[in-house]
Amino acid sequence: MGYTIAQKIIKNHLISGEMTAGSEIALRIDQTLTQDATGTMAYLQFEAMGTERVKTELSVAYIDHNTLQAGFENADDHRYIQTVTKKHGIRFSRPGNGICHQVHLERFSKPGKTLIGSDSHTPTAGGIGMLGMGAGGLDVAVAMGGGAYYITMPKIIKVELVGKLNTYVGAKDIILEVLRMLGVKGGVGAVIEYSGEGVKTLSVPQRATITNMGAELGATSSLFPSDEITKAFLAAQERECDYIPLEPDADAVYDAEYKVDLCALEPLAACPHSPDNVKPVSELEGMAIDQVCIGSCTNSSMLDMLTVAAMLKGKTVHPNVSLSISPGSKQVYTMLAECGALADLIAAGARILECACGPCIGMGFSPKSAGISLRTFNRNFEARSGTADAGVYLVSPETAAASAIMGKMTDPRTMGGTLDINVPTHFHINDNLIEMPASPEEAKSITVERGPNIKPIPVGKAPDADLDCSLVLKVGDNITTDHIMPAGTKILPYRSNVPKLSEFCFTVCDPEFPERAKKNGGGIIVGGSNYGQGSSREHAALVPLYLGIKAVVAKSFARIHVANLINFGIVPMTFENPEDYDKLKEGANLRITGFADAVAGADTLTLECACGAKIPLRLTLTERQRAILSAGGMLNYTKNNG
Ligand code: MIC
Ligand code: SF4
Repeated sequence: MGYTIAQKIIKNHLISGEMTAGSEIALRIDQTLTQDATGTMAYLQFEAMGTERVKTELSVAYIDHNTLQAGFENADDHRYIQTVTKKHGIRFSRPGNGICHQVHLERFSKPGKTLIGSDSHTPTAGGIGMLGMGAGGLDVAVAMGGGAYYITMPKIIKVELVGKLNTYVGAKDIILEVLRMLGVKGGVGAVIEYSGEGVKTLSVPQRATITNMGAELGATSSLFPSDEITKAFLAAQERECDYIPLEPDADAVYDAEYKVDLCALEPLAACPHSPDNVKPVSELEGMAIDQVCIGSCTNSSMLDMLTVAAMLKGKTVHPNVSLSISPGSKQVYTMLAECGALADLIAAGARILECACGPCIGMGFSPKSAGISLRTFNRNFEARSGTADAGVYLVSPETAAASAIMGKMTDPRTMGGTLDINVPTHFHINDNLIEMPASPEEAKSITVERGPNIKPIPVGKAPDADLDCSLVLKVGDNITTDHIMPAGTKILPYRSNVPKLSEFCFTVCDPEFPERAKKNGGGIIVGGSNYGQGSSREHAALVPLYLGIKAVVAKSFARIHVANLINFGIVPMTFENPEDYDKLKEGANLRITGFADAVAGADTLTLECACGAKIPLRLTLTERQRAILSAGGMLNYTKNNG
């Protein structure tokens, strides 16, 4: 039996475990990346492990998220990351150099290699045939120290692309169609592999738009083959030497297969508040809009920007619309300036932002009250834009530009004409904003600078022998890490200050939660299915830990979040019978007799509720995960195991 692309890369990086879907495997990691909103924690944890120099082939730290500096906090974190990376052998991408995934794709990603990043959109690198996976900062710290990365061996889902996109239909519409078909849980436990004739019609940045939003399917990763198009992209980046061909064997076997006919696709939009709530733009046409934001790691490549510039050239953004544009990288920004397209965008009235995440993470540009915002981004979760009652629609750059001109949701195909975009075959190469680390000798004299906002990381405790606590919060399905630990300009500066951050935990769902949790001395959280989807932010585990949360009971969990819970010693459990979810009421007193023993060795346990209900729960854990939880989290576990 032949191998798929993911299976080939996994086989070449397998340290231990069986390559059968569902079993735990340990992988060797070639490259890591961090960004600043998760990076401070990742490097604090790396320092705590005591490793002098990273052991990966390449590790890069990006500054792209917390770039609005309304106080000293973000700038302090940037300096901390700059000094700690210089000392320990990590490259530092300075603020202004661009969004981690876009820059990594351009300058560092390599087909056939493995990458983990403390950001859920690390699978963007799959556009070039690299196995990129989002992870918690602690897992990235372990990988930087030379440790393995543990995942569940994924199933492989094949998506065959046939035909060719029509004018005004973009790569974003392909992934929105896949989201419509599979839903936000459809990729959990799987790698999505794209194949078929349609693949040959897509450039690497278009492929990367698709693999980027595989995160929204809950997938472990998404992959395209590495072919002549990949080679041309690498040549345009003066990196042809990084090229290797990579394709699935003809007799590779897939767990599921889907087909998307590119010719039949029309412009699509993901409606509030979920990336899988997809409708054709033609059905939403005419809806009044207030804002359009173009950029993010999903759609900020040269192709995206040139498309938008061509559509806006000679036009004026509608008076009811505020249009922001953030190019993905300094490379894109520079080339836009050099070719004059930037002038077309400025002349049309676009508000040009720096090349960073910006509005995508609520770093400015929040819409007006109950505003409608069209964004080329990847997430439209409730309140993520910074305006609680705003409605965010995820669309292609083509739909965004057409709508910005018309002042209403507009199917770009109604704009008429053709789009003739010529992306240069050679990119502007200048890595002057990537700082190289110090040599091991020089590193000895480097002092790591720590601002006053950087507070110690909470450390977990071993589970209680018997657990007595209250059900401190009950939430529904598809709770995102943006619900658990919201972001935005006001909160993000505290990513390295867990006590302060705790004041905002779960406030999107329940403003009283932080106070109640503190008063109760913590407790248990109950959730529905796909609990913890979205971002890789380990703060969504660290902060509940700080508030005394001992366990989360849910119908099912998202991959990265469940790993983060385990890393910080919070026990994830699932309902044996999902309908038991309804029996549990917030505020109930709960008891689990023999909790610690169950965590150490049982597959099931019983949750006793003061109301009399006895609810069977499942512990789906590997031996390694049981040992981590029994130690009270990964930091204790690593210490205990020398
Ligand atoms: C996101 O898109 O939600 C983020 C912000 O990039 C996160 C990381 C974070 O919360 O810092 C992610 O995707 O992992
Ligand atoms: Fe940044 Fe948005 Fe991409 Fe997250 S999804 S890395 S916030 S641009």
